[in-house]
Order: sequence, then C-alpha cells, then structure tokens
Amino acid sequence: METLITKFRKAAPKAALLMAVAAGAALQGCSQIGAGDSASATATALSSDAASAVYVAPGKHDELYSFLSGGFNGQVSVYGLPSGRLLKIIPVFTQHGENGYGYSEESKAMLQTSHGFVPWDDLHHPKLSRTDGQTDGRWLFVNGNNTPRVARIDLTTFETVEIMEIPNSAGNHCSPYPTNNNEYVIAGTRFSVPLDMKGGTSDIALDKYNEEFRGSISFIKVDPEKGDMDLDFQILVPGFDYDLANGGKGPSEDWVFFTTYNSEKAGTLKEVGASQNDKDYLAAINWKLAAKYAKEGKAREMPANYYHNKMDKDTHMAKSTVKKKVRYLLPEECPGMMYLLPAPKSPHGIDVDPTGEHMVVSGKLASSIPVFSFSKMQNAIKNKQFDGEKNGIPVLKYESVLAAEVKEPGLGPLHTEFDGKGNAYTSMFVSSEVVKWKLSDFTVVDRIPVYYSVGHLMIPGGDTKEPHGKYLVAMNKITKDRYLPTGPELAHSAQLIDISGEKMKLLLDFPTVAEPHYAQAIVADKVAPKSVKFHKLDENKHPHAVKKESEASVTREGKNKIRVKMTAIRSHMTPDNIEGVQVGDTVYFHVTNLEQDWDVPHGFAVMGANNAETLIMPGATQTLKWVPKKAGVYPFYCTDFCSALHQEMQGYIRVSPKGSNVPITYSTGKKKTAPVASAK
Ligand code: RUQ
Ligand code: CUA
Repeated sequence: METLITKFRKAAPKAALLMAVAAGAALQGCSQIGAGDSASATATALSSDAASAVYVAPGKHDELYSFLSGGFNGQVSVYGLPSGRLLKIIPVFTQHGENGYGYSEESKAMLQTSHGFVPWDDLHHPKLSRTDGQTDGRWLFVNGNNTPRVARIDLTTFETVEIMEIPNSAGNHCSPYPTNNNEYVIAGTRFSVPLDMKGGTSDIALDKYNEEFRGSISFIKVDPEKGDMDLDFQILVPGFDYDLANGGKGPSEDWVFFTTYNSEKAGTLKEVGASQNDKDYLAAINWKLAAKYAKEGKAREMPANYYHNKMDKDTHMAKSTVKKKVRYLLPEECPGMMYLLPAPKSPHGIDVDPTGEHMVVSGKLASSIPVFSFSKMQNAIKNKQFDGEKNGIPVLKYESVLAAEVKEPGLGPLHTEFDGKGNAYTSMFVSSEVVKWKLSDFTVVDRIPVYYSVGHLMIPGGDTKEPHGKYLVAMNKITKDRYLPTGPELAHSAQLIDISGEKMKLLLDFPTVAEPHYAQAIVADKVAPKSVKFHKLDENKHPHAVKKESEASVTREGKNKIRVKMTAIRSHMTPDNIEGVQVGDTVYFHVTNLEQDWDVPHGFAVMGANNAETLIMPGATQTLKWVPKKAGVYPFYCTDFCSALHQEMQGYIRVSPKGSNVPITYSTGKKKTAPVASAK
C-alpha cells in the first residue's frame, strides 16, 4: 500500500485500477473501467448539450478568468472559462522568449536569488488576493517550489511584479496561502533541512535528520494598498514535511492549517519510511496570535541572506534588495499558537469549507476522508484534550476534533473544493474520479470519472467564503489517449465539469501548458475593467527612455559601453543606421515604444544576440544587451507584425574592429553625427 502511488505513476490507468482491487480496497465508480480505452466510451459520458455549454461565440468574452499553474514550466497560464481558450502565458520564475521576460535588462533582476540567477522553478499553487474572504481580482500569489520563492502577479497588467525568496526553506510547496484580507501570505517548507542559523544549511551527516532537521513557516506581510510583500517573521517547526496550507474563514479566520507527512522524520526512502505511522498531523496555527507574539518581542533574530525583487511601476525596471536578517518564533515559547491534530497517513490536501467550520484532510493513502471540526477543536483546546506533545506542541486527541469521516469515497483522495451549496468535491488520484459529498451528513452523492489520475481540482472561488459553484476544473496527471499523439511527451489535460445540477456533467477537455497543480478562477468582471491597455508615455520614468524621435541618440560611455536610445513607432526605428560600434563593446539598445494605443507592441532583435527578443508595450522602454564578437554589419528588426509595413521596420548596425576610428554616427533617413562622447 505504501508504494501504491509511486507504482501507479509507472502504470497505465487501467493497471492502477486492477492494482487497487488487488490491494483489497473498495472499488468505486465501476462505470469508468475501460472508459479510457475507446473514444466512444468517452463520448457516451458527454451530455448532448455539452458543446453549447462551453461555446463562446467568436468575439464574445468568457465568463471567468482561470489561472492554471505551469508546474515544472514555472509559469501561469490564463484560460477563459467555460471555453477553455488559452488567453495568456504569464512568465514568473522562467525566462520567456515571447516577451523577453528574464532576458531584458529590466526584468533580469526578477530572477536573482541567493543562489545566483535562477531562471526556472516548479510553480504549483496560484492563489488570488482576497478582501473579506472573497477573491478581489487585484493580485495573484504563486509559489516556486525548488528555489523557495513567492511571487506576486499584478492583475491590471498580468505581469509578475514581485518575487520574494524564502530563507530557511527548502521545497516551498506548502505555499502560498493568503489570509482573508491578505494580511499575510503564508508559506511552509516541504523539505526540512539542518539550519545553520546563519542563513544557510549546515554541513552535517544525513543520518542526523531526526535531531538536526527543521522546517519553517514564513509569514509575508502584504501592503494593503500596493500589494508589496515583506517577510515579517517565521515559525521554526519540527522537522516533518509540510505539504499544503489552507486557512480559516468566519469563525476560524484567525487560523491557518498545514498538512504534514513524515512525522516519522525519515531521512531516506521516504516512500516507506514516511508511511510508518498510522497518523501524521494537521498543524493548526493561530496566525493572529503568532503576529502578536512577533510584535510583542517574542521573536528572535538570526542572520539570513535572501533576495527581494520588485518591478518599479514607473520605470518598468526590476530591482533586487538583499535581506540579511530574519525574525523567528519557536512554538514551544508561544503558548496557544500551534497545535497538532492527528490525521491519517501522510495527508496531502487540506481544505476549509466556506463556513469555516470544516477542515477536510485528504490522506492519499487513507481509505476515508477525515473532516475536522473547528468548534470541536476550540473545545478540545479549552478542555485540554491532549494526547501528549511533540517538540513542545500539544497534540489534540483525534476523536475530540473529528467531525466525521467520509466513508469509502474512492482511492487516493488528494484535494477538496466546495460549491457554497453544502457540497464538497474531492479528487481521487488512484481511482481517477471526482467525488461529490455532502457536508451535512458526509455521504457521497455523486461521482464522475476523469481522464486520468486527477491531482488538484478547482471550483471558481471554491476555497473562499463565497464559491461560484457552477463549474469544476479537474487537472489530470496522465493524458494517454485523450488527444492526438505527439510523441512521448503529451500535454497534460484539464477537464471542465458542470456542477450546477445534482449530477456532475463532463463538458470539455483542454490541454494545458506543462503541469497544472492548482488553479484559481474569478468572474471576469472583477478583473477585466481594470486591465491596462497601454502605458502613458509621459509617465514613463525609465532613465533611458526617449519620448521623441529627435531625442534618440547613440553615445559611447567610458571605453566600451554604447547606449542606443531608440524609438519605435509604426513603421520605423530611430535610429535605423548606426555606425562606430567596435568589437568588444557592450551595446545597450534601450527601445521606447512611442505608440499610445492598445495592442501595438513592437519587438526588437539583433542578429547573433545571445538573448531573446524584447517586446515593448506601448509607452514603455525595454533594453536588450548585445556584445558583438566580430566586425561586420548586423541587421536588427521589429519582431511583432505591427503594420502593413512591419517588414520594413528594420535597420543596420555596423561593427568595426577594436580601436578603429569610425566615428559614432546614427540616423534614420538623414545622416547625423553623434555629439562628443560623454565619459562616464
Ligand atoms: S499539489 S496535485 Cu502542489 Cu496536490 Cu500538485
Ligand atoms: Cu513594429 Cu513590426
């Protein structure tokens, strides 16, 4: 049973079902056996009106924006729902050739970390900002798993505007969780590590796991107006693995909950070692009390070394700040702040229902789904119904906090979302289905097969106080025969399910970009009206912006730096003829797009640049760095088809040998000589 999931990853979906039978577990949803084997079986699962339910006529807008994480591609993709149309890819932790993110001089700093430039990450969980426990459409927070980071995307521009590295963390999976008014975005470590208390990890023997390794939970403060993040403090927690986080609502608003596994503290072969205990824990933290302790002097301080990267709104340039300190709390010194609730076998998802009373814990290896009660938890704390303690943290008695167990829900429960009408929906990884059950009596009322091996599922607003319970998106881990084959690598598959009626109905399959883990969705009205159409040129404060063609220039600074301040407007660049550059020079092309209209970006690329193009939005300035290695003439051009004369939007830059006496000249049309070089 321990290796069920690992084995399953290698097995075909059908084999997994057989395995499940062999394991002696109850097999649910028999209707799906072999359903994936033929296209016709799938077709029968579709109701006849599915097509019209997802049809958004040409020129019409979708009802919802959805944000699907890109997993190991490090980006977020934006889909319209119900159509499943891909609207945009937002690069976050990865370089992106489409718009030069992570390649342009302005955006490179976004990807700086204490480990240097890290242009990739494993992005799992998008979470929308909230006001009064409901999505407000201002920002999207996402986590980077591998090099622990939390990023903020601004939903007026759909751009990543801030990335905060998380110190004392490794595998930032349990992240991010914004509280109901974005007071904090909370991020927990997946891998515990031996902290050297100086901002790094210690060089110690790996068999010291049990004594030396620790986890951390970070509390990032969010500016209520601007959204700017700031790491306020951390809680150093026992060396378990922390998997997922979800927060309270209403009565449980001050609390945030974390699933843990590996309470065994195994340091090797975790698929066995971390599955020994019958129960691991749900960790409950009173974040308001934690913040109070931190404010009232309970926090200690240790050296740290982590990057905070921010995109400046006016200059459109990212800047890194290196932080050298972090404050931390120890749970054993902060009574009432943290409790552990025993939860069956290596739980994965934790989801709190819209009323804030029920905490649903999905134990991927457990045969039932335990649902904890917040009011019972409060009573158990009051009456000290403890079952000992772990590292000074009280463990509550299982029975004292349990509301009920959902019996025989299916195999491999992972995640749960809610429709706001008293129903919960849980994804079943092993038995490949979504199971609907009632919060009133914890009975299963419906189930629908999904193709195949669903991980996360998402209902718009399904983790908030007010879900928009019309659709559910299942994000599946295995695709197999769902689409035309594309060689060994297949797109992952999402499925849209209608949950407006009693019975769930499959509406649509759509391929995703890389691997979506979680997603969030929001009604379009909360985002679309605020979408920026272009940047105002006269508000552009980029230090190398030029706002008129007559101000364009080429200057040599010092010995071998060349600055080209260029403008772009349909359908030419100024200047488009440049001479006087030498081998060994570093050339900065600062291109300002003079357009003041929606949807008229210009691109810029130069032959042989070890770089991507840069795509400049109207009113903005972007910089491409180029180091020519050989003398000659190099064309440059606009990469985005912007007008009928787009193909004419091109120019030449001449590169002469080092030390040559070709003077700097530049022009568009009539030739002009540079002013005497400024020496800087
Ligand atoms: S977690 S399903 Cu990050 Cu479940 Cu992926
Ligand atoms: Cu500008 Cu094409």
